[in-house]
Amino acid sequence: MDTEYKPEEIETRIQQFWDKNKVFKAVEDTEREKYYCLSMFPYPSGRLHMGHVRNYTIGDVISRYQRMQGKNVLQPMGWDAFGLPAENAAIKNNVAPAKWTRENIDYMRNQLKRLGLGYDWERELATCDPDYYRWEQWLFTRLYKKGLVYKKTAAVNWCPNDLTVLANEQVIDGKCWRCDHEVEKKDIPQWFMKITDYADELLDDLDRLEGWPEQVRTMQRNWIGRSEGVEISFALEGRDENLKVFTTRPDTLMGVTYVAVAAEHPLALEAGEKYDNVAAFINECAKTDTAEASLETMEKKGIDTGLKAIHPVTGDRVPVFIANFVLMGYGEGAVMAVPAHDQRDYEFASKYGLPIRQVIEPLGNEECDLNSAAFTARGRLVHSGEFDGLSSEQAFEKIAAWLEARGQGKKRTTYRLRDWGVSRQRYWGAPIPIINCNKCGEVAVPEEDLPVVLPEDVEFDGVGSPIKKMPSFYETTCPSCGGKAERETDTFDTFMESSWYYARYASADNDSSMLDERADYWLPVDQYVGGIEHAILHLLYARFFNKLMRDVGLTKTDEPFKNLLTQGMVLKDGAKMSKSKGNTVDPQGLIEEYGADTARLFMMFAAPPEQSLEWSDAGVEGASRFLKRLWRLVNEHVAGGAIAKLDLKALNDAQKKLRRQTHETIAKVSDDIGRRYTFNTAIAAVMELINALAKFSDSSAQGRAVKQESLQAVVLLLSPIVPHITHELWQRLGNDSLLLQQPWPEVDESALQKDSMQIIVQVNGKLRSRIEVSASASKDDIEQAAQADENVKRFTDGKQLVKVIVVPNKLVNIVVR
Ligand code: OVB
Ligand code: ZN
Repeated sequence: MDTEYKPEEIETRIQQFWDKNKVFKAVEDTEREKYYCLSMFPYPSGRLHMGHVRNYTIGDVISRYQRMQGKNVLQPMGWDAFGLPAENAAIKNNVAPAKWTRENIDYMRNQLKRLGLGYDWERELATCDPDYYRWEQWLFTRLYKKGLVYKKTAAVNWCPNDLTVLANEQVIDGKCWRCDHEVEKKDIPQWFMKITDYADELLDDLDRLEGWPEQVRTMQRNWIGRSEGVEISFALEGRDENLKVFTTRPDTLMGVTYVAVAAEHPLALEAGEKYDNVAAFINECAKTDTAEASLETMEKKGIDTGLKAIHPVTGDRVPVFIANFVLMGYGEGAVMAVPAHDQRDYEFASKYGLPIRQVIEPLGNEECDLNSAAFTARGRLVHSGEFDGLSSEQAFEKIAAWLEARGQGKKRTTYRLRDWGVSRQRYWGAPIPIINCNKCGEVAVPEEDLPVVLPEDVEFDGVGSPIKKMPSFYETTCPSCGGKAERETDTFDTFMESSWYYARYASADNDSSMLDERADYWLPVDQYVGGIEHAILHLLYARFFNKLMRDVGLTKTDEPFKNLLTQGMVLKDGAKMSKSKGNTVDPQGLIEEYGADTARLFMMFAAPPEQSLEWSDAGVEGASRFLKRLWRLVNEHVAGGAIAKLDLKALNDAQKKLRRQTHETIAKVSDDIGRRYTFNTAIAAVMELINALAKFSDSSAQGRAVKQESLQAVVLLLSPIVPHITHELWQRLGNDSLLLQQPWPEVDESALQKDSMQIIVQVNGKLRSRIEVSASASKDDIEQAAQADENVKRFTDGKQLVKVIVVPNKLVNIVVR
């Protein structure tokens, strides 16, 4: 037998065996408990990177562990194949996006196989295949009929030089990435999905997702941003109509010193028609990016409209400003400004010399210095007339009721969440299945005409989408009136495809419906594994889609992912790996030099999965050395010949001790892998056991039998992490069975029992010695042994014994005088 460890040879041989025998094929079996483990599918960007290797190893370890627990495991893999990178590569390398994508898929599939990942390849899917995206087009037309999708105009980035729409990542410092021309905003009709209809359910169900990290649930809660507030009407001086504002802090009403409206607010536009400087300000606002993230930090700017609003309680006249930090999409596009108790209002008021009036004082000793910042905490009302002395919470209700009684306000719930804009003016995506007819307007493509197939054989020059210039694609007839009509040439946001792929794996080969009863068997996903960068959008959209599919009768579950594991980044020299920084390590080289098992072991040993993982050449070397050591240890043991039957009654102390460590290790590793997901500490425990095994030189029949049991356990415990070397060693240990069919090892409780125990001995309460006594020792035995101990005697000799206190299994305290 070959005694040299040759990972490449062993690994490729076993991988071929797995492939040929379809050992990871998942078959529905209602008699067995299922386990669906899913890792986020990759963009076929060219080749795997370290983030992929980490993600897919974690998923594979969990899958293999659950399989050994007897579960019926499904672990599928596929390709998130649409998107901008394929278009960019098409321009750069003059190759059609479809061809580029499919070649990448072929290369990356081989890489995944070379890593020994146990996927059911029969369920593989690529989202750019019409057989996949047809169902998303189908669902979209169903939702259109249910009123859950609609069209409205919305702004896009527009390059007036290239006459093309730009994605956000194609706008660099406000300029076009291709021609450097200033980018403008342009309003065009786009499709939206009514995710806001599900806002409450998406929020409330987060409470039930106990298998999700609290951090991710918090991020989703904040993103949905449900807030209770009051809509308040301010009368406008000299006009009939009212100005409506929304506030979550009606308790601060008496501190209002001005009102601010968004640049797109009708009052702003009206003022813009009157005054040139107002018009110029509105134009400037239209150009600047008002992404939510920048609102906190951007410079607060505004201009007076000349209008006055009347305070609903005091009747005071306050100015109406246009402000760049007020968004049309939030509430009414108008806010009441309370500079003393809102930081944005404070900065704005300071800049424009508007009054800052305190109406809330701290309840405790929170810092409140209105000379330097707003006081934004809740507290007690002051300078608020009849509301003085109320707490913020009481004032919320009182003031809301006061306004409501006078028809000047209404309690309302608002959300930060907006409807999902799914239109992209891009080529490489799923065509939106709508036909625009001059007579009938927008008409959904009928079910029998789906899919609307994206032409793949196109000339791609990067300026605009080729299908927008392709009459053979867009010229069609109206399904409703039969007249001439045009197809929608926009495509879907690629988050559409990744919102339901987890479900499609269950019914991947069904060509007559989106999902079937197999989805009821497999869903929900028991364990979802992926990067934290998807904590908000992808996971929210997937949860939304799951509810949409449930509500059209396709699925039964309320939530798609029962447990979520968010993995940390792979870093090098403390920084994120990136091609532009040039600090990348290519996994392909790692696999070729050391093999898949070393790569997997390194990934799992270097850090717990949720933390970032620092790349380390020394760490890889260490992982490789460890596997060689394991290899040697087993081969040397096997060379010793036949193994006798273990006779538990015949074991000596050293043999019992090794057996105890073996079973303690099984217990620890089971908990670390099965419950805590701390694979690194599991590996460390096995390493310690291996150290003990290396020192254990007992070659007697029972010595070898104990060692055999221990080595078998080591191989089983490591098998989810390093499945190739363990497969080979399992056979070399004399097993005819396939390692993959083995159950997870069980702890023999009797092996854990200790024959002796350690007792602490104190003299007058001070620790003086530790003694080893038999586990069956009586109180008297222990007392005597303690008194006879040499270290103890040094403190008791010549003294008078007062009493001896024995705490069973723990300590003896000898009191002397
Ligand atoms: C990798 C995860 C990702 C996801 C598929 C990445 C974790 C963060 C990145 C990068 C480049 C490197 C070296 C290391 O979160 N198709 C979508 C997607 O994300 C998923 C769907 C469901 C929306 C790195 C890293 C370089 C999964 F390239 F040369 F620079 N991370 N850690 N390290 N696809 O292909 O080298 O991006 O869970 O696996 O990722 S994906
Ligand atoms: Zn028509």
